[in-house]
Amino acid sequence: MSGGGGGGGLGAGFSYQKFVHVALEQTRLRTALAPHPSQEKFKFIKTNEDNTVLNALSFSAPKIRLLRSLAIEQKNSVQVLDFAAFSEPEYDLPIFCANAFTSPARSIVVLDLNPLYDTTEHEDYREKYYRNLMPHIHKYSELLPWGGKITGESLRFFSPIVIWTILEPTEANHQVLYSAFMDYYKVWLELMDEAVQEISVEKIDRNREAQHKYLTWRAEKDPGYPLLKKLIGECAAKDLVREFLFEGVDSLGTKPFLQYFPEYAQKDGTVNKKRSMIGKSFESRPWDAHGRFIGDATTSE
Ligand code: BLA
Repeated sequence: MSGGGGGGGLGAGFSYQKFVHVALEQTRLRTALAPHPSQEKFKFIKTNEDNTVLNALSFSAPKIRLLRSLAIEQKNSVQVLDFAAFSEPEYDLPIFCANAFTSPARSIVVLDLNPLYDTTEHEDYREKYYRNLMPHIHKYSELLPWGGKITGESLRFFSPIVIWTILEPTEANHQVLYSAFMDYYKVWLELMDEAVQEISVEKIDRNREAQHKYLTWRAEKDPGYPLLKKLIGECAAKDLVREFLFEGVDSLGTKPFLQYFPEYAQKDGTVNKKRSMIGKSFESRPWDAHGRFIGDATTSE
């Protein structure tokens, strides 16, 4: 656990700021970042607790509708990273998604190029983006192993190369996570560089709606919400979610949550507050080496 020589705990130097800093540096090597309008309102957001600092940054660039990062640092305690990049709807690029919640007990991590289209249903999309990326997941499967059963609904937003893991918060694990983060982010930047603008209006509309569906899901059901509410209060947390983290949820489309996810409808027409209707499943990685979905076939209850 805590180990000697500098300690494995959450002391100084254990921070996600470096991830953000280097990712932005890498981005600037390839494109010109401009501040996103949402930055102004959220850059100096304050918390209710004086040992806690929030750091919110957002940008746009040609091809990139929104690149935003939220880091939360609680002295010697919780460290959070939520870093994401969304392309303009003229591109069908995956959504870069890096989420890490680190407490003194463990780090809960999701790192992925979230598909714009469910890769089980849309084989063409899977072939286009993930076929060549499968080696990336094999590289990390030992050091960042599958984190065990997960909210069933999340799977459709994950790609076959998703890193879903729960780690001890040691310095060594932090380093591995840093490598994986940079690796995945550079892949995303590469895809962004190569992306060719779609000209068909139908396809652009379809991309926009797919991104809106993703934003609608996360704005409603993100597991980070209770902590944000505790840190900045309900009102500010709601604003942060809809106008910063998942900005676009109120402008890229008009469909409400229940139209995309009718299984959450209650008799009185409101959205069921439960995060999951299916519950947790998938004890082990539910994709094969080619990225094909195999579900729970390999596991026994
Ligand atoms: C837990 N966060 C989780 C879990 C997942 C994610 C899969 C495990 C619990 C579960 O199975 O649902 C993350 N889930 C995701 C992501 C997607 C998804 C990224 O569907 C994308 C589609 N986590 C954060 C932030 C905070 C945070 C910003 O990313 C806090 C501000 C906290 N995540 C957090 C906490 C838990 C958690 C506290 C454990 C408690 C819980 O399971 O609710």
